[in-house]
Amino acid sequence: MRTDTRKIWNLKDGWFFGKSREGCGEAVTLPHTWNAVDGQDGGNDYYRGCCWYRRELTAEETNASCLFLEFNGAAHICDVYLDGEKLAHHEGGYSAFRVELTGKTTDKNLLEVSLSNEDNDRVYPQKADFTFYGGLYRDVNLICVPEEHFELLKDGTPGIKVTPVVDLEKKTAHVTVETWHNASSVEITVNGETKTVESKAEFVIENVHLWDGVDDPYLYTATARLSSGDEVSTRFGCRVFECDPQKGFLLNGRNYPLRGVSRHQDLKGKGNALSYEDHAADMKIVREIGANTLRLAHYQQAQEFYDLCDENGIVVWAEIPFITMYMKNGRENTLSQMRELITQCYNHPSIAVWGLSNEITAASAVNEELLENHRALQELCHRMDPTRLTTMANVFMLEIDSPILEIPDINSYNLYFGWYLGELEQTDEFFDEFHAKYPDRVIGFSEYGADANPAYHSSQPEKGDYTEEYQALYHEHMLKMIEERPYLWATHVWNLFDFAADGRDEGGKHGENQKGLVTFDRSMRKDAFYLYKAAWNKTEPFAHLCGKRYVNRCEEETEIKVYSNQSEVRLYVDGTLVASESGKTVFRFTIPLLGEHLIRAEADGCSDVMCIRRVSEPDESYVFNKAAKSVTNWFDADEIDPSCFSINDTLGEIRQHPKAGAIVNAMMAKGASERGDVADAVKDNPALQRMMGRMTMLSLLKQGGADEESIKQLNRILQGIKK
Ligand code: ADA
Repeated sequence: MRTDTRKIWNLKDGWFFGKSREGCGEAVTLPHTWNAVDGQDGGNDYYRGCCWYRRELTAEETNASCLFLEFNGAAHICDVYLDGEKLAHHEGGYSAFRVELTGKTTDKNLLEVSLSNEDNDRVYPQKADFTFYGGLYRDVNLICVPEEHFELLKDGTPGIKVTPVVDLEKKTAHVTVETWHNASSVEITVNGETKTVESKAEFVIENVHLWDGVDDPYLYTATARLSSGDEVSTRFGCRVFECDPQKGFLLNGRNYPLRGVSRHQDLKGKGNALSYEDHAADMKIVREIGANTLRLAHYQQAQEFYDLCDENGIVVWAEIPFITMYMKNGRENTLSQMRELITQCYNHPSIAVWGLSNEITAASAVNEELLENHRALQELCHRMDPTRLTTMANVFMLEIDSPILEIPDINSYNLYFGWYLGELEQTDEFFDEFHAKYPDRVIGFSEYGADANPAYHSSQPEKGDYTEEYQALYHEHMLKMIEERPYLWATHVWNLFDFAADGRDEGGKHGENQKGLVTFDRSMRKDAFYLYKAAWNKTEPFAHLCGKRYVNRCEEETEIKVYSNQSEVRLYVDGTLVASESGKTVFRFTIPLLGEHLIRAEADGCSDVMCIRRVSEPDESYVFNKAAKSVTNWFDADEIDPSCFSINDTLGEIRQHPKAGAIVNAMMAKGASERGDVADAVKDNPALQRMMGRMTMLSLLKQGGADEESIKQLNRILQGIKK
């Protein structure tokens, strides 16, 4: 028997790329995506088709007993050919897979890989608010192993599976290590103890050092060795995750509210082809904001990133891209992506829950097929991993009595009240109602956010204006709402970073979702970033002056807002102490604005400065949609007779009056017939109808894009009707 050990070659260089097999002539290095530019510039016109990668394999690389090719991410449908012979087909752009080359190589071989991100009706995702980059965007490795080796093929398995079960009272962990290989025995080592077994060994760790979240994410290592020399090892962590409908999330028996952010795996200019340094830089920002959890949306992310979560004590929600729209032919793909996710990520101590789907009822009815697909996923998760819970991220318009909510172990909703639709307070009402109606169900807040372009500013920020100030106000409300509801098992801001959604064109940018607390290129932290940092980061004392980019202000008095994790903030204007305030997280001051001022905020051991100035005319460059903005000035409050109806009344109030109600109903029916199917979804959705009933006519009209004249006309008609 040969006793050479495992060799891994990272196939970074030597590749050629093209949009056809014959035209594969552009030299590229991995990781690579063909959508780094066109997937981020708007227009929803990025190249979605089939591309090819080609590379020669040399004898030096292939000279081994057994040889496997490893693709850590090949987006999205992949075929692998060696010297023209098709060796593998894989569907799913975010999971790893391997292909055996043993016995197929000679001195020189031609490796060809075709990849497609073309739309189809079976491989998720197909409809979602992010760019489906195509490419070999993670490492491709050649793995050489001796004849007796650990399993490499099945669902991209690491060949070793570790299940630690902790007894908090006894301070012990019972650790089961399972391995898959073609040898007769295996030597397994955990915590200095080695056992020789057929495939599975049990260990007890006394006085166990827990994996204890951000404070102490201690990791153990399990190693398995075959007599051939082949070896695999994995880190694992000993911890207890629990969810309680009243207490929320518990880590190792103590309350540990999960408060954090979501992350997409992409970056301006690079697409999804990230380096380890990019991942590590993202994790640094996660630590800086002080989050203790990440929702890694909406697909399996790079192993390096789950590793970083393990090392940094970040509790993770991991999910598959079963998103937006149910596809009849996609059932198998949801199951295979989930099987691969769990197989490949099982050992990461950071992962607490498996996410079955995201907003799947947004464009699909809750019917038996959809329910069955979720039941199949639920059953799969529990069969493969009885140690973790499952969840789903539901869209706001899903009724809270929907049967689909009974399938996962714990629930969660994405709510955008105060951004797309409705008012901020409706979030509070939503959770209060859910919690009162279902006191025995665990509920969380899986997405919330508001877009902001840091170029836009306002002293009267409002929904839809894309200002940095509205985003900050939005999150101030949400932070308070969350702090008042400790039963929320997890909350995740959507999103930590702006990300590519090539179909978007709004808020002064093309192809970006700007709900990030940090810009797409990571160069700028928006004010709202510091709100959460003030609330969550306990270790780095800081004070942040909001509105640094809002220099030109045309008001007599202006608000100066400071976010700080200290309990007292002092404000200096042009070197003079003008005020001092005690409090928590948000500190507000009002100062007269005379000319140009140097503002300085000081707290214990930290400070921040900025310059602002008084101008006579509003700075137009701070306004996104100048036409819509002027709507607030169309009506002076004293022009409206409050004893009659007006566009300032809610749709619900107006509808209660026979005449006024008939008018707005007729108007909305006309609008609905013009808008077609979207309007039908609204009409047939009681949750949406209820929510719209609480909105003012003005805000509904503005949201629907009504023009100035029709808004004024409706107001004139309503003003003619006594309440
Ligand atoms: C949805 C979806 C996200 C995100 C968000 C938004 O809730 O789950 O992918 O893009 O919408 O910003 O609108």
